[in-house]
Amino acid sequence: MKTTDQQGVLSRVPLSFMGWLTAGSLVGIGIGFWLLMMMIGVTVVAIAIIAVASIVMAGLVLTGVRWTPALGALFGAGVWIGGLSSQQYSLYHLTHPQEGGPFIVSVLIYVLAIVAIVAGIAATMQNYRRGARLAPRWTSAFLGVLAGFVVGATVVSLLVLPGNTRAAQAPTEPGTVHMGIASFSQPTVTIAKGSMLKLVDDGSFLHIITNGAWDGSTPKSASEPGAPVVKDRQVKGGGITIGPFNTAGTFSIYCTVHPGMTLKVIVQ
Ligand SMILES: [Cu+2]
Repeated sequence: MKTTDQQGVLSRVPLSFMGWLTAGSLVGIGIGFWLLMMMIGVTVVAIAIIAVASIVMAGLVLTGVRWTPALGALFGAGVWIGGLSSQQYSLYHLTHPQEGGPFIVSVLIYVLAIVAIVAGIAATMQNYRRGARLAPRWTSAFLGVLAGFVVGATVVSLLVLPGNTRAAQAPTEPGTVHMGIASFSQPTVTIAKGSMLKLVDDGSFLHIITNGAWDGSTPKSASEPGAPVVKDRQVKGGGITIGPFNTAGTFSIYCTVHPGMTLKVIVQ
């Protein structure tokens, strides 16, 4: 690549450290969103688009065109604004460290977005100035603080992961099952004959509950003999009550929106 002295719109410069940092954080954001989608197990078109756009942005920065790191900074700002203002999902992940993977990846995405913003602005300014475009003196402190934050968040998450003794001892009300973004918090629940089942939406995510079960990625509506009728019961925040379950046995209910979101209700 040739260094040009002209300040033309497409004039290019070799990548500075801050340029590499911008591109790297954008690639990280793209991979992060992709991982998040895989962990949730649902293809979300919006997330896929953001993931691809992030990689494309990184590619633009890598061209060395002087103003492209500014795009990276804008993209990073967009991740924050879009994520926290319009998407309750990020908020849910960020406030549920017990989720493990999705929580850690979400933290990483937002931290990388900060890196993209700061490095993108610094790289763009350096690209239009004369003189050496070295990493600013505060770079290592800046990255150190962010890395410390990610490590801290990861430790917190591992401490509260389900299966961890402390989390396992957390009391759960009988007859109540919680729902996260795309799953029940437990695969089975046991309730007493004649009682109701309460489903609580931990965020405000739309779930549509019906008799039946997911068979792999195929929804199968079916109602066992003696099952209470559960037909397209929508929940979005708050909770619903299902039942009463007046017959002993095992009954399946599932969420038609989220593949694999099935709950077995054992009535004794
Ligand atoms: Cu659901």
